[in-house]
Amino acid sequence: MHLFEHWPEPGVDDDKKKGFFDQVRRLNSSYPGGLVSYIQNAKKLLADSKAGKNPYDGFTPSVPSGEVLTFGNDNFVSLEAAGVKEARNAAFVLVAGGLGERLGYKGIKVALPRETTTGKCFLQHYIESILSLQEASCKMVGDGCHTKIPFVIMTSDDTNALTIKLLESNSYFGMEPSQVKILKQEKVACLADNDARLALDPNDKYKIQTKPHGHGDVHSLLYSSGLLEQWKNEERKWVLFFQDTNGLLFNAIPSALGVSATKGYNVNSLAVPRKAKEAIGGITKLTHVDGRTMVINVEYNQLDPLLRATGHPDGDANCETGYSPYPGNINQLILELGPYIEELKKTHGAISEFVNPKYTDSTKTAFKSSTRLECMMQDYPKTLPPSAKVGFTVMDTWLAYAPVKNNPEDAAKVPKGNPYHSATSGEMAIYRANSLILRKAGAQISDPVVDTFNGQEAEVWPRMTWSPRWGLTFKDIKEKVCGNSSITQRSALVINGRNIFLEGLLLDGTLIVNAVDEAEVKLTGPVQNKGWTIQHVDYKDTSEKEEIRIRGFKFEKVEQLEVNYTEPGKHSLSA
Ligand code: UGB
Repeated sequence: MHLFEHWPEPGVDDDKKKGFFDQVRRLNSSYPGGLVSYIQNAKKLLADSKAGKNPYDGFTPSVPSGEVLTFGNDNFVSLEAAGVKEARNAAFVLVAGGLGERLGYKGIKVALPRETTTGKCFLQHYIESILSLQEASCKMVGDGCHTKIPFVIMTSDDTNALTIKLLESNSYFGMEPSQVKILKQEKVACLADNDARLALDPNDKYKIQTKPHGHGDVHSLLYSSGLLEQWKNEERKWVLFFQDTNGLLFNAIPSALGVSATKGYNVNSLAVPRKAKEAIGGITKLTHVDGRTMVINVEYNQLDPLLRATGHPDGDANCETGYSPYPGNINQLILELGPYIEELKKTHGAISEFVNPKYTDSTKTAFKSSTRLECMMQDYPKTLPPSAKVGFTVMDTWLAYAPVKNNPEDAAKVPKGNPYHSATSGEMAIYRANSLILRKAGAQISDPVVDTFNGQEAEVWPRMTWSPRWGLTFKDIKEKVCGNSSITQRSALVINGRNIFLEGLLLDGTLIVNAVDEAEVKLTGPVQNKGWTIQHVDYKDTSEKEEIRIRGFKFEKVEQLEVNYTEPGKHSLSA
């Protein structure tokens, strides 16, 4: 009744009234069980919230055990090989429907440069990485393998048009358009009060107000799209989920997929050591008083109260290692397709939900503003039977995790020692990881210098980047770094090609190497020039582009050597 009480008599605003029912129809069809289920679920969750019921009532947390990988050792290298082999049986799913409110960037996050040495955006890097995996995986199993790894992007009304535009205006970054599927998530209805009455849009009385439902929507969308059955018919085995702005992620994918394949995990979550209070969930073993156990992400805002309520008076605190004992969830999930489909047949992809109303006062009778139900993709294992094989894989943060989530002002306020998760740290982490990887491969890389950008202290390593087809796995990289190459801290190196070898390169400046696949290029001898210097940029300086301002620096390209090998055959830089 409350939705219609302001409606004028028939004949007035009829188009708008029809629009209202179109929206109701959409809201009804995009939620498993329709609006009736939504309202029933909301009533229950709102009642629990009002009663102050803890969703973890009856559960005791403990530290779970999982796979802990060490970059570059024999185990890591053999897991990477196993993972690359499996990749041809995988499908990738990127959840990119979030607005990135914490970052405050106006565009879509996947269009942000992953690093500004090449300027390649996150989406380009992800696509190039998937294509490289596809090629390497097919090569491993020999002729006759022409698989195209499917790539799904979940968008929302906030990101859909811009994501499609980015893909189309860049020819899908080299991927066949038919490989890419866009699934748009719908927002859900807002709730005005504890009775779960739907809220009207304050700016349009013929509209129900809506808000995002969270990344958990990806499961029901995949289920209803029919893609899972299609993948099963193509004999695919794995579905890999990942988030919008982690520029290091593909350093971790091959070995993590190798873990899933060798351990036979139905669910494998990627994790990194977590600093207490860091805004990433903690992977936790929960044991219920009735004996049930599950290994699940406990979200960052819930871990502290859960620990305090179960005999840990310090709550979410670091242990003697300087880290939280609970591994940090980076929301990269690898699900085995067969059991995933079986589970979704039961649930239709509905994921356990939560509600987070902001009450006007302690009586909890009214909300400051409307609320809605939310869900998270990592809550998928909550409905699984105890027999499910749920595991996780921990890797070094420097190798696997550097998201871009926080705006400069908030990042600068992050407690000392905790990661900033900003555009500054996201880019610097790439240079650091690449430097450490090349060091491990045998090259001499100078130590970093410490500098401050937008109030955030950062280690500045040489600015080195390479295309995924150059260095997909550590073994690939090691094979291409031979002899005593050295790179000074002020240098920048861009490697763009497959068969480029560092053989006694002495770089002090900027070198950009582009080579066609059929060219075999040896980088030898000294290369010295004035290079690219780093200039500080203040995030408030509106004369700079937003992409630059949020990272707090830009490169002044004073001098560089750029070489292009367009002909097949052997080449040497010193020549
Ligand atoms: N996303 C959607 O696609 N749709 C939505 O409705 C909302 C988001 P945030 P969050 O790795 O650092 C997660 O907002 O949710 C996409 C984990 O829950 O960046 O605060 C969005 O586009 C947490 O456990 O993160 O925290 C983005 O790609 C921890 O792992 C992704 O979902 C944390 O990420 C994540 O959205 C982390």
